[in-house]
Amino acid sequence: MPKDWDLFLMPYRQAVDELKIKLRGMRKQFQQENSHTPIEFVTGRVKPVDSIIEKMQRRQVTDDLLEQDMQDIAGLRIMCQFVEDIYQVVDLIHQRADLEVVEERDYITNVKPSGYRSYHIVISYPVQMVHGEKHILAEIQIRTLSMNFWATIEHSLNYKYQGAFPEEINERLKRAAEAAFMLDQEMSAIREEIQEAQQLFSYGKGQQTSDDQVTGNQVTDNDHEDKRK
Ligand code: 0O2
Ligand code: 0O2
Repeated sequence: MPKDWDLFLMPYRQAVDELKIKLRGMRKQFQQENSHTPIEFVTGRVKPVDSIIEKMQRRQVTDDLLEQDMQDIAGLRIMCQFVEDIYQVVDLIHQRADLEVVEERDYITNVKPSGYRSYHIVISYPVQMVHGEKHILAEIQIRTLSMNFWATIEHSLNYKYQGAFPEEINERLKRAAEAAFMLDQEMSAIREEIQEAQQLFSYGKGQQTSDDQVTGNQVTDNDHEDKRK
């Protein structure tokens, strides 16, 4: 009998929606406290059915083992400004009572041969369904903006070449990965300076908002609205 994918994916959709709200809530809390937020923005997706089927075939995952063997059907991504923020986010995730960390892969210390860097955490997350609680696995990828830039571009090239990159592109991608990491290291070296400036900037914005509330002016910040909710 063909699988009812809509039904199967329902708890995964709910988990992604809930986790996006919770992780974005962490960012909001830091902002409210006027302290540096280690979370720049959060995205999430449920793996498309054709990608699930393709990965099942490639990994020889059977239907009955799908839930436990495919850890990224529900995927969340947290983007950070600094490498140090990644490890702070990892600690924050460990401290949460509403999820359980079941596996971790530090591809920052252990860079993948492709040049890929990110910190992956696999969690078990309880979803409240009408017929009771269901624990699902979800993968949280934590990376800097610079790592994300590289991974996004490499991912689209991978799609084009199906992983079989021409040698020149392969070399350039590896060099680009190192250049992206060098950018992270340079930014880390002046992190305190940057954070101080950002604090002043957000304090200034706060002042403006309250003044404008008094005068009834509306402050819009559309550029920062979308992914940083
Ligand atoms: P593509 O081509 O697959 O990259 P909203 O909650 O309304 O702000 P929405 O529409 O739910 O936004 O999407 P969100 O949260 O911005 O994130 C969707 C995008 O994030 C997807 O892009 C994914 O690429 C990416 N993404 C987020 N987390 C993961 C993850 O863990 N793994 C992977 N592979 N991708 C992730 P699109 O738009 O589907 O396009
Ligand atoms: P999507 O949704 O297209 O991003 P495997 O999937 O076999 O590579 P595994 O053990 O399932 O590996 O998990 P791993 O390697 O911890 O994480 C897999 C996910 O990490 C991938 O999802 C990518 O999102 C990301 N990733 C890992 N290596 C690379 C890489 O070299 N380049 C880029 N751009 N992303 C990488 P999927 O399965 O590709 O799905």
